[in-house]
Amino acid sequence: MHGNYGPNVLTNECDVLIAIGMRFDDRVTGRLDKYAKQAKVIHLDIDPSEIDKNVKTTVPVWGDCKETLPMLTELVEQKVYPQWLQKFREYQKEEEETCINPELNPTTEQLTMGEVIKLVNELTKGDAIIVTDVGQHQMVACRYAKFNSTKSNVTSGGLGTMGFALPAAIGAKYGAPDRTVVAVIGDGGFQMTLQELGTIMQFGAEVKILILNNQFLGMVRQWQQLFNDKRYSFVNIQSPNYVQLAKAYNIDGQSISERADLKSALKTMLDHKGSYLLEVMEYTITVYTENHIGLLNRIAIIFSRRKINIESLNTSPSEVPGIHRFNIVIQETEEVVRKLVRQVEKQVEVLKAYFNTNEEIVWQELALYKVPTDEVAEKVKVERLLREHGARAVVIRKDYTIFETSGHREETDKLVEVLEPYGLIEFVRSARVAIIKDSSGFHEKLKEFEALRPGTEIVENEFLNKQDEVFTM
Ligand SMILES: Cc1ncc(C[n+]2csc(CCOP(=O)(O)OP(=O)(O)O)c2C)c(N)n1
Ligand SMILES: [Mg+2]
Repeated sequence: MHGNYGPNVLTNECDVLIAIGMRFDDRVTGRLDKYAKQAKVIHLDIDPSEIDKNVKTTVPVWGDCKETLPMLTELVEQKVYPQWLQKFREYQKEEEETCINPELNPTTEQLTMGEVIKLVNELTKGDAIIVTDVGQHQMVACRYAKFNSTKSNVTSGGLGTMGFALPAAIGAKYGAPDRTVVAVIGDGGFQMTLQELGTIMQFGAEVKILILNNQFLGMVRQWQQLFNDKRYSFVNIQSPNYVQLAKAYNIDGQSISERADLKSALKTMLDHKGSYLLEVMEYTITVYTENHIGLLNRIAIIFSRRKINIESLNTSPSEVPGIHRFNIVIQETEEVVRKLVRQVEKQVEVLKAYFNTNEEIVWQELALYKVPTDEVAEKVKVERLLREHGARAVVIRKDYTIFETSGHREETDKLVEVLEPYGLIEFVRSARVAIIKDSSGFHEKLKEFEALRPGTEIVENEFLNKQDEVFTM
């Protein structure tokens, strides 16, 4: 969970462990009774209470390591252990394949914290001061943030106090006024000291606030997942509308959740004169109805009255004959979405409305691409292109060919990029369709509703054959 794979494993195989200015806390040791039992421990620390506190030391060295470390290195002979170092490399490779690469370069999953940090690195060229709060985002930021100089990574590593990042970022900006300061904060920690937005407003401190909103006390949830058989307790959290909150303090901001928007949103944040708040997230609403004529308007008006922009809307039949389903994507806070869904259930004749984050659903969008047949046939290795993008040709005519693929926005966007040089004539993408991951299927729910309130025979509707005219968006 913490640190790197190789050092974690090989700590339990080394002969000698040299610890400099560290306190052997639980994040480092895991289970103390199994930690480095085979090793002789040389512990250098300026604080005598740390020595022998958690791990029994073979050679304690009390003092400032600026002085004590050279004394130690003088006694050490240089030796070479290629096989031992090779072990680290092998573990490193394994860690890169199974963990680091999927986190930094995800393909189909939703936005990861790792890729956000990687982009911050690229855009700031490693020159920014990264201040982190406490939680999963902290681990990710400290793991992947790249720094060109010292005094660039400010984090609460000792006491691990949530709420640290926002005030600490203000302090960092005053300490280094010429440097860009990015505060990376979880949705939990931000709510602990958000009153410091007032300090930012009052003194005009230029702090870039990046909220990685996973809607959880993520790190506590991870412990419950790994060590308590997924018995989750009090780790789901609600958030206020952070962007509006920042606006109340005269701080600009935006909320995003799509990979396609990430780069430009980070750029906007970093180029912005003054403080800026960027939140990363999104919701999909699923509505089940019995009869869709006129319903769409009634649902849509609930959103438009609140000036809420619908990112995408799809209507389709469901697995139950006669039951229709809508998938609606919006970017809002949980509080607003919860109210909206309640309103939809109350004001419109629907059977049930659900709202889910991207983590709780599997979603896809369908895309069609029309390209000149000559161009693609001559210049593109069509088969490879189709394989790489999971696409297929649905129409091949003399003048044009139409390809089809489905996936997340960034996947379908990628194929646009690839086909553009070959004279992409037309591109169209459908609204999102989504399936809730842990749902047993709506028909199960329906049986419950039926048992409570047996339905009447469906009466044919006079508008049914005029569906196209009546059912408009
Ligand atoms: C003041 C305080 N309270 C509680 C904790 C225990 N704790 C450590 S991480 C964490 C969850 C952090 O959640 P969030 O800020 O959303 O970050 P995430 O892990 O989701 O990235 C909690 C409750 C703490 N470190 N500090
Ligand atoms: Mg969180």
